[in-house]
Amino acid sequence: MSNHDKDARHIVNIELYPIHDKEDPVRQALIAKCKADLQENLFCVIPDFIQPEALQLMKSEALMLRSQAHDNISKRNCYLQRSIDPSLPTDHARNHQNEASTRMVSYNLLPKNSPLKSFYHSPAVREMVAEIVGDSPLFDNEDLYQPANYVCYDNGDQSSWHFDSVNAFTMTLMVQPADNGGEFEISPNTRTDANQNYDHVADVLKGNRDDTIVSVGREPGALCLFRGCNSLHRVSPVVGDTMRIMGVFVYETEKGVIGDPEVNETIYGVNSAASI
Ligand SMILES: O=C(O)CCC(=O)C(=O)O
Ligand SMILES: [Fe+2]
Repeated sequence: MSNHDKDARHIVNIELYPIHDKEDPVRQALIAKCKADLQENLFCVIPDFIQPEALQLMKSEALMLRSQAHDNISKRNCYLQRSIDPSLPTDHARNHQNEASTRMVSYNLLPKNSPLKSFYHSPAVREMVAEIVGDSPLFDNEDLYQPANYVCYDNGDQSSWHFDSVNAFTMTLMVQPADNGGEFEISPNTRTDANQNYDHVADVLKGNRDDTIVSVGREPGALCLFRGCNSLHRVSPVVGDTMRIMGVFVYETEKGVIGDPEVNETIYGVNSAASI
């Protein structure tokens, strides 16, 4: 057993979710349920995945590191681009610019014994996620900044409607919800790889398709997996002084993947090309 797995036994709620034991029928049932949810709704949530003490440690860690976070503030369209395309009509989906502001605590800021790191590097967690999202093994991302982050939202912060950039799935862990606002909303299955569905996307952006939107409730300690590449989603503005704290993780389908330096510069304000 690796050290990270030993650590993960103090982090994951293994009484409810015995993820370290592949023969356990409770683990098998959990994976089957998550797979089915992900297929049908493009997201799944595992409530109470983290032990309360570990969650408390994560919260303290995020609060301690908050002052070193990079303020990632921009106007962008839902394809995460900051410029408009004058050749397209002003109400085209590509020309809707919306505010996004989040505070990014990057992986390099996490101490060696970070509970967020132990969770992310645990083979039991990674193997469970691999079984839920597909049939191939997953690997840790090897970027300096990207593998596991805290994303913090202060009063007024939000992440406007967007698709995640090319990835098979996104994984988040609710460390601390906001008192008000900070809702995670999805319009599932907004586009496919073959069809951008621009009119429908523009309708969601204009607030004309609220009937398609689901609000995904997440209590502290809930793990969420979603297909953010094909489903428009947003975090509504946080209201109040309780910081919304989210753990966000990146796994890869190949070994040795690092991030794009330009993306790192935008998200973390670092020039990672210079530090290689
Ligand atoms: O904070 C969340 O709930 C989701 C954030 C998000 O959009 C993402 O991580 O891609
Ligand atoms: Fe996203």
